[in-house]
Amino acid sequence: MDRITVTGFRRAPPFAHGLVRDLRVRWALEEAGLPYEVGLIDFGDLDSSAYRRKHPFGMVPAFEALIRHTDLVAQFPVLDAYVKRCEAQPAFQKALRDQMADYARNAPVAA
Ligand SMILES: N[C@@H](CCC(=O)N[C@@H](CS)C(=O)NCC(=O)O)C(=O)O
Repeated sequence: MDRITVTGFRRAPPFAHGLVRDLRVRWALEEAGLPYEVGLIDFGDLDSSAYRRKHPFGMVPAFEALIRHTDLVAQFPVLDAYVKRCEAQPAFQKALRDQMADYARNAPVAA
Protein backbone atom coordinates (compact mmCIF):
# COMPACT_ATOMS: atom_id res chain seq x y z
CA MET A 1 0.00 0.00 0.00
CA ASP A 2 1.16 3.51 -0.73
CA ARG A 3 2.20 5.55 2.22
CA ILE A 4 -0.61 7.62 3.65
CA THR A 5 -0.31 11.37 3.89
CA VAL A 6 -2.68 13.42 6.01
CA THR A 7 -2.74 17.18 5.79
CA GLY A 8 -2.71 19.40 8.86
CA PHE A 9 -2.17 23.06 9.60
CA ARG A 10 1.37 24.25 10.21
CA ARG A 11 0.00 26.75 12.74
CA ALA A 12 -3.31 27.17 14.51
CA PRO A 13 -4.51 29.61 17.14
CA PRO A 14 -4.25 28.19 20.67
CA PHE A 15 -8.05 27.74 21.03
CA ALA A 16 -7.93 25.28 18.12
CA HIS A 17 -5.05 23.18 19.41
CA GLY A 18 -6.28 19.63 19.82
CA LEU A 19 -9.47 20.37 17.85
CA VAL A 20 -8.32 20.52 14.23
CA ARG A 21 -9.77 17.51 12.46
CA ASP A 22 -6.54 15.93 11.27
CA LEU A 23 -6.17 14.78 14.90
CA ARG A 24 -8.81 12.04 14.68
CA VAL A 25 -7.26 10.72 11.47
CA ARG A 26 -3.81 10.68 13.01
CA TRP A 27 -5.32 8.91 16.02
CA ALA A 28 -7.00 6.25 13.86
CA LEU A 29 -3.76 5.66 11.99
CA GLU A 30 -1.90 5.38 15.29
CA GLU A 31 -4.49 2.85 16.52
CA ALA A 32 -3.99 0.86 13.33
CA GLY A 33 -0.23 1.12 13.57
CA LEU A 34 -0.08 2.36 9.99
CA PRO A 35 2.86 4.52 8.97
CA TYR A 36 1.85 7.92 7.67
CA GLU A 37 3.22 11.32 6.95
CA VAL A 38 1.71 14.67 7.80
CA GLY A 39 1.71 17.29 5.07
CA LEU A 40 1.65 20.59 6.90
CA ILE A 41 -0.02 23.47 5.07
CA ASP A 42 -0.74 27.09 5.82
CA PHE A 43 -4.27 28.43 6.03
CA GLY A 44 -3.58 30.40 2.84
CA ASP A 45 -2.95 27.15 0.92
CA LEU A 46 -6.55 25.99 1.33
CA ASP A 47 -7.71 27.91 -1.74
CA SER A 48 -4.85 26.94 -4.03
CA SER A 49 -5.78 24.81 -7.03
CA ALA A 50 -3.14 22.24 -5.99
CA TYR A 51 -4.79 21.81 -2.59
CA ARG A 52 -8.31 21.87 -4.05
CA ARG A 53 -7.34 18.83 -6.10
CA LYS A 54 -6.72 17.01 -2.81
CA HIS A 55 -9.75 18.40 -0.99
CA PRO A 56 -12.40 20.05 -3.20
CA PHE A 57 -13.81 22.07 -0.30
CA GLY A 58 -10.36 23.32 0.75
CA MET A 59 -10.34 21.86 4.23
CA VAL A 60 -8.08 19.90 6.52
CA PRO A 61 -7.60 16.97 6.62
CA ALA A 62 -7.08 15.59 3.13
CA PHE A 63 -5.68 12.16 2.36
CA GLU A 64 -3.24 11.07 -0.26
CA ALA A 65 -4.48 7.49 0.07
CA LEU A 66 -8.04 6.26 0.23
CA ILE A 67 -8.84 4.29 3.37
CA ARG A 68 -12.59 3.78 3.32
CA HIS A 69 -14.12 1.37 0.84
CA THR A 70 -11.12 -0.89 0.90
CA ASP A 71 -10.61 -3.96 3.04
CA LEU A 72 -7.98 -2.07 5.01
CA VAL A 73 -10.18 -1.42 8.05
CA ALA A 74 -11.17 -5.09 8.25
CA GLN A 75 -7.50 -6.04 8.53
CA PHE A 76 -7.21 -4.24 11.87
CA PRO A 77 -9.46 -5.74 14.57
CA VAL A 78 -9.51 -2.59 16.69
CA LEU A 79 -10.68 -0.46 13.75
CA ASP A 80 -13.08 -3.09 12.48
CA ALA A 81 -14.71 -3.38 15.92
CA TYR A 82 -14.93 0.41 16.20
CA VAL A 83 -16.60 0.77 12.79
CA LYS A 84 -19.05 -2.04 13.62
CA ARG A 85 -19.93 -0.40 16.97
CA CYS A 86 -20.46 2.96 15.27
CA GLU A 87 -22.52 1.51 12.45
CA ALA A 88 -24.76 -0.27 14.95
CA GLN A 89 -25.79 3.07 16.48
CA PRO A 90 -29.31 4.38 15.74
CA ALA A 91 -27.93 7.62 14.26
CA PHE A 92 -25.88 5.75 11.66
CA GLN A 93 -28.75 3.37 10.92
CA LYS A 94 -31.16 6.26 10.36
CA ALA A 95 -28.68 8.19 8.19
CA LEU A 96 -28.07 5.07 6.11
CA ARG A 97 -31.80 4.35 5.77
CA ASP A 98 -32.42 7.94 4.67
CA GLN A 99 -29.58 7.82 2.14
CA MET A 100 -30.88 4.53 0.71
CA ALA A 101 -34.38 6.00 0.53
CA ASP A 102 -33.04 8.96 -1.45
CA TYR A 103 -31.31 6.58 -3.88
CA ALA A 104 -34.46 4.47 -4.22
CA ARG A 105 -36.66 7.52 -4.76
CA ASN A 106 -34.33 8.87 -7.43
CA ALA A 107 -33.39 5.62 -9.12
CA PRO A 108 -33.21 5.84 -12.91
CA VAL A 109 -36.21 4.34 -14.67
CA ALA A 110 -35.35 1.34 -16.84
CA ALA A 111 -35.83 2.05 -20.56
N1 LIG B 1 -16.22 17.62 7.09
C1 LIG B 1 -14.81 17.87 7.27
C2 LIG B 1 -14.63 19.21 7.87
C3 LIG B 1 -13.19 19.56 7.98
C4 LIG B 1 -13.00 20.92 8.58
O1 LIG B 1 -13.96 21.58 8.99
N2 LIG B 1 -11.76 21.33 8.65
C5 LIG B 1 -11.44 22.65 9.17
C6 LIG B 1 -10.33 22.53 10.19
S1 LIG B 1 -10.89 21.61 11.61
C7 LIG B 1 -10.93 23.48 8.03
O2 LIG B 1 -10.17 23.01 7.22
N3 LIG B 1 -11.38 24.74 7.97
C8 LIG B 1 -10.92 25.63 6.94
C9 LIG B 1 -12.03 26.45 6.37
O3 LIG B 1 -13.18 26.22 6.74
O4 LIG B 1 -11.72 27.30 5.53
C10 LIG B 1 -14.25 16.81 8.18
O5 LIG B 1 -14.94 16.43 9.11
O6 LIG B 1 -13.13 16.36 7.96
